[in-house]
Amino acid sequence: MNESALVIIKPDGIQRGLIGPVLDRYDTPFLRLVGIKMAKVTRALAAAHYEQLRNKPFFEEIINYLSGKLNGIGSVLVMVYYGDQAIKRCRAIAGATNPEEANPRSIRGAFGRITTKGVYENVVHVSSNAKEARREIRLWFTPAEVRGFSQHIQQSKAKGRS
Ligand code: IDP
Ligand code: MG
Repeated sequence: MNESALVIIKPDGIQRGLIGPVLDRYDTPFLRLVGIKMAKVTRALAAAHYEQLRNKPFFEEIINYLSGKLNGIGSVLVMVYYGDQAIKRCRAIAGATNPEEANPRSIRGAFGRITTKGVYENVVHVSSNAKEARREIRLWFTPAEVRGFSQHIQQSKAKGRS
């Protein structure tokens, strides 16, 4: 099933010069890049992005991380990829959440680290399911910024799938 996935190169990825390597890994025949932009990340945007995790003990740390406080970087690179099983594919390319457990050949396994404060600095965000992807794409992009926006957003909804 065709679907869209939001991928973010987080501040550690920008700081370490990983834009090229990350984009290269997502440049596969199975994924079409339909949106891309630099975005300034306010605390409010980071909190909205991670609203599902607001009760986690590491919530404050990941807000600081995504909004660039940990790395001194205020912007991230945000992409939308579209294709068959785009979320599963994008997550596989990223690797497991914990960089120490991630496949060493994945982005997180190759480039991620755990900070001394225990934050998983894992270079990229990838949507976890189709419903989250739709919410995140609306949060980060205006419809005009994503090619075929309404089609991607409504497609799986119309079929009653999330
Ligand atoms: P995901 O990014 O693989 O979907 P989530 O559970 O959505 O993982 O967590 C969001 C982000 O919060 C992770 O990418 C990582 O940066 C951080 N994080 C998740 N779990 C932990 C943890 O147990 N300790 C520290 N940081 C974590
Ligand atoms: Mg997640």
